[in-house]
Amino acid sequence: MSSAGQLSEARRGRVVAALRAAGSQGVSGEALATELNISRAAVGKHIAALREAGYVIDSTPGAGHILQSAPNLPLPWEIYPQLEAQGCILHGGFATGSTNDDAKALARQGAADKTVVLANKQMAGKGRLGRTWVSPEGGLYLSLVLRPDAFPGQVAHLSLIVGLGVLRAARKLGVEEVYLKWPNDVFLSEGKFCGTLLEMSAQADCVDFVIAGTGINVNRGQDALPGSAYLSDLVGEQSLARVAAVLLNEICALYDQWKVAGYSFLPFVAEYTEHLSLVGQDVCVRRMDGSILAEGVARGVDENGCLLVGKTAVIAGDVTLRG
Ligand code: BT5
Repeated sequence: MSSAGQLSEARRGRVVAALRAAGSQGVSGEALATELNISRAAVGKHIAALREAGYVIDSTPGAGHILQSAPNLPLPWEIYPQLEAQGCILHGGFATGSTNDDAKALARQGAADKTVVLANKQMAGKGRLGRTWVSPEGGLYLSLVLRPDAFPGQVAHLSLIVGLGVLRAARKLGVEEVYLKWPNDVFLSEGKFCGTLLEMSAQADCVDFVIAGTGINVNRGQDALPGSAYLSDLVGEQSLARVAAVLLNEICALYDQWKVAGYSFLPFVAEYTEHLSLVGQDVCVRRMDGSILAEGVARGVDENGCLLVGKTAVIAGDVTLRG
């Protein structure tokens, strides 16, 4: 997005903040124009765009604009004011096919590192290996365009780093029991609540871009997937914009740390292993074609992000309990 686009979204965020602050008293178009240093016509355009996005705003000549309700959507202008992470450029916030596909299209047009696409619903959400990610309303679907100066072999760390970011974010939002399932899932006690799909465009020895897409079950709605876990079951209904901001703050902090560490997973080994499910248990790791790659006791991860199973360091595969 252009810097003019970002400025406009920042202003839209300030219009929303002013409407919220005014409450049932309302705020006049003139006062908004003065506060934001924009024309009355520009205020009118922001109000129209907000209505289009699902905000209910009453406007009367006497009281001005009164915000009656706001939609629960991960909208850029709701997220920016809560973002501590530097350099994120946010897009979307509504329903889409797949945020990974949208992010890939932006990356191909040259989108910068930490460009983010958000959605509250996906019509064609993707899991790994052609599987489906069930993506009804109430979830948070988010994809980052990343341009690390890493070797292609180091990119797999990002699955683990995003998982760790989701774990930290869930804890910040009040969830106590969160587990990592190597390489790309995050579980609550009730079941899977997050999965991450990495897609990469690379040459033999250099990465062009990585799309790190993650789906989180936030608010349980009527189309919830049976057997999976939802944040709202443990900590109540959540604002998708707040969850997105907390998540981006955590993921970007870890991503920046990974860069500073020269793209080594070493700084994260202890924390990742601490929260890894199946440690100490007898597991079986299978290749994509179902054949067995390693069997034995899961011991943790190493500085390359590999899962240690018996004496084998496994770089990729599906892990299940043995027996
Ligand atoms: C994953 O695949 O877990 C990666 C999911 C990545 C989704 C994000 S959403 C934003 C971005 N845009 C996309 O289009 N995708 C990414 P995998 O390990 O293959 O797990 C898929 C399996 O998880 C399915 O076969 C189901 O068994 C299960 N599953 C599907 N939807 C789920 C959900 N909402 N909650 C819990 N489990 C689910």
